[in-house]
Amino acid sequence: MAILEILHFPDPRLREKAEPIANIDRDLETFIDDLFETMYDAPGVGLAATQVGVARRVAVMDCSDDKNTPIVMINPEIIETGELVDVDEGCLSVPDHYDSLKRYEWVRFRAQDRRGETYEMEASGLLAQCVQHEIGHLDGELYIDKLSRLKRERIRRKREKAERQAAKS
Ligand code: GNR
Ligand code: NI
Repeated sequence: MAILEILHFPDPRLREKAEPIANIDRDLETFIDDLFETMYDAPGVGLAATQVGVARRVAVMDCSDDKNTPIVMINPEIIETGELVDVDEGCLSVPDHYDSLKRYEWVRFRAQDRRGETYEMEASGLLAQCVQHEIGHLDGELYIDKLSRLKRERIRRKREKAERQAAKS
């Protein structure tokens, strides 16, 4: 097991569109374990492969209070949605920023689990938000893309300044 480095906006690798996963092998299983370890360590409620520089369609989530409900999504797709609602959101790749945006309040999605079995699940609340957020990462999108350009540029400048400070020390 290993804790992987999480990329920060505006790293261009966060903009790559991830490739579908054709076969599930031991290397992928190890990678999934590393994603979970990195997500729990952060801590976060979800983590997509894109965030650690791997452009493949896999993400992990655990939105439970006791952090005992791990969910693996390989090649996830949303197949049905509810209404759009206002929610607050953050991202491990955009540290120290939270903002309000619109997400579907529930979604039905299809994905493969770590054994390659296809499943369908209905999610609401934070889990629904997380499914939409992680699939966004796999498509090279970030939640801040849904904010105004002015806000996004302000976040970019703040991040670039923070990265410069970190490089100095
Ligand atoms: O830890 C996270 N919290 C969160 C809160 C609201 C909506 C989505 C998320 S996902 C985020 C972890 C992350 O960046 N996953 O990609
Ligand atoms: Ni994120």
